[in-house]
Amino acid sequence: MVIKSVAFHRAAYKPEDFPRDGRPQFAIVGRSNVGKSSLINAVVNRKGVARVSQTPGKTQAIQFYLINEQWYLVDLPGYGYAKVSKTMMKSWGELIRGYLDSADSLKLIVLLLDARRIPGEYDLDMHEWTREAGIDECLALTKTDKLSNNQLIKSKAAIADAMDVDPADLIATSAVTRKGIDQIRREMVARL
Ligand SMILES: Nc1nc2c(ncn2[C@@H]2O[C@H](COP(=O)(O)OP(=O)(O)OP(=O)(O)O)[C@@H](O)[C@H]2O)c(=O)[nH]1
Ligand SMILES: [Mg+2]
Repeated sequence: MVIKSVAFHRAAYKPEDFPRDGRPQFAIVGRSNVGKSSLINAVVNRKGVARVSQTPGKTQAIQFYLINEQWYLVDLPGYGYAKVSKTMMKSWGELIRGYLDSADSLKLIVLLLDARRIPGEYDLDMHEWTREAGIDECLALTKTDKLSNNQLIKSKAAIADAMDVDPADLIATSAVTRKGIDQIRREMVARL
């Protein structure tokens, strides 16, 4: 896939803001700081398209990026940041579920999981909501450059167990070494 253009389209705070032009959408989701924005930048091969490491927990908006004027990459707000209030988590849940239920051309959710940690409650919720909404999902481990091969094998087994999937279904990625980025792109292109 050649990335010819990348344009920030809009931030959405409510379902009326979601694009409904029929272009395919691919969403990236995961806990706060897991590496969503970094992965988006790696996938589109641009630095600084999606803002990396803004104050965690601050953005409660869904960010839409239009790629090649043809499809959207969607940066969903992160979850699980300790300082976020119950009220904010509730509005986060409503926004995400509103998106899952009403996005007309959502082709794939890429759920990011930190390769170094056991998935938490919200990761499991997200996985469950995606399944309930009948949307294709792929699970990607982030920051694998921080692990040795041996550690990666172990953490794949533990994470797969927690998510109740096969370890072979986990795509090991790194925004630093670009490992796994082509595979994520292929998952998207296959659904265009
Ligand atoms: N070593 C390493 N660091 C990474 C990788 N991906 C992201 N990071 C770092 O992790 C931190 C968070 O990355 P972001 O891409 O901003 O994460 P995010 O999920 O978008 O965070 P929020 O938008 O706050 O939820 C930054 O300091 C990144 O540089 C990776 O593959 N390897
Ligand atoms: Mg981000």
